[in-house]
Amino acid sequence: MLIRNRQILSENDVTPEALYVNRRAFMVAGGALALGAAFPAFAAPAAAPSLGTLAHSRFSTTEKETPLTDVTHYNNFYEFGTDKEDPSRNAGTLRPRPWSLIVDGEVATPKTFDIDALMKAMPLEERIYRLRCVEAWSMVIPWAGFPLKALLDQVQPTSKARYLAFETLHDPKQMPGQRSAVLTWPYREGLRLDEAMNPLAILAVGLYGRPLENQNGAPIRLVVPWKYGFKSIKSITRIRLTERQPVTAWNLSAPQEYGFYANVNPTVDHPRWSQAKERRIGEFFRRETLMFNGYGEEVAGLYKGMDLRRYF
Ligand SMILES: Nc1nc2c(c(=O)[nH]1)N[C@H]1C(S)=C(S)[C@@H](COP(=O)(O)O)O[C@H]1N2
Ligand SMILES: [Mo]
Repeated sequence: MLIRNRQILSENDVTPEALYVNRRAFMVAGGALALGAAFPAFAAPAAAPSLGTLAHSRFSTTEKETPLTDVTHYNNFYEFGTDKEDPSRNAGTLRPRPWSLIVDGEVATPKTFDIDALMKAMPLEERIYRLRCVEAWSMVIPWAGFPLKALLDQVQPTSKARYLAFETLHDPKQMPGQRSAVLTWPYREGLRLDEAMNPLAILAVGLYGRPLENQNGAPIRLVVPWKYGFKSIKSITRIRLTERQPVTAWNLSAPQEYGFYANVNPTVDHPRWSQAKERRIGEFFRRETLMFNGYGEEVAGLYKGMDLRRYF
């Protein structure tokens, strides 16, 4: 799939920022063939509101962005299959609108947000982040989203709240992979409250200047760039604030391989492979993996005094 995409969209076709306003023209010129074939419901994202003007962020990297076709065709989203090409092929059954996001638990004012109202209310920015999968590949993705903290401010966590428990939609009709037992459904993830309040933690509603495709976690997904990609849970329907550390899908299925924290750490290997290096999608040579995926300046303080080998 990747090789076929490369023939359509060369390395040089990385979209410069200036083209964001004219994304449609870019797609017609560059990726219409690939996108048209992959998304029978190609018109569906148009039902989502336009993202409008995105504020620039000082947290964005200037590294070369991974081409759009790779970002949308090389995915992990086990609700639609376990091969990298499965989500782009199969996620057409997901209906990202209408969509509600429940935020409840240890909060003063539990709320149910309609996705479109939420997108209008929140300050949308572009965040160009590195994404490091635990499988030792990485990308650079221009997300559109807002700080998770801005959502938490709307519900006011109580003094008992110490963690967030996230859940993906649970509906085997829309997510056929949930009929298989590859993970315990729904997909679940969690953060400590102080991690969630860190300015790097965002909820993304778009990438490359347009609403998220289903395979990337439409209509709303978490992005925590200093942690392995599996923490960045897709298609979220519920966020519960809790006193206790919540269970997480990958930790449930393989606790010795996937911890709760899952901070990117080149010195702590996965039991079955090294984490010292990674393959940036589109590059030939592997590169060194950076502590906290290069975001240590912003997040290292969260883990002061913790044994990161034990809390992996
Ligand atoms: N609900 C759900 N969220 C998920 C996953 C998944 O299988 N199901 N896979 C995770 C993994 S392993 C990675 S690397 C990232 C990939 O995000 P992307 O496909 O948008 O690049 O999504 C994460 N979020
Ligand atoms: Mo991953």
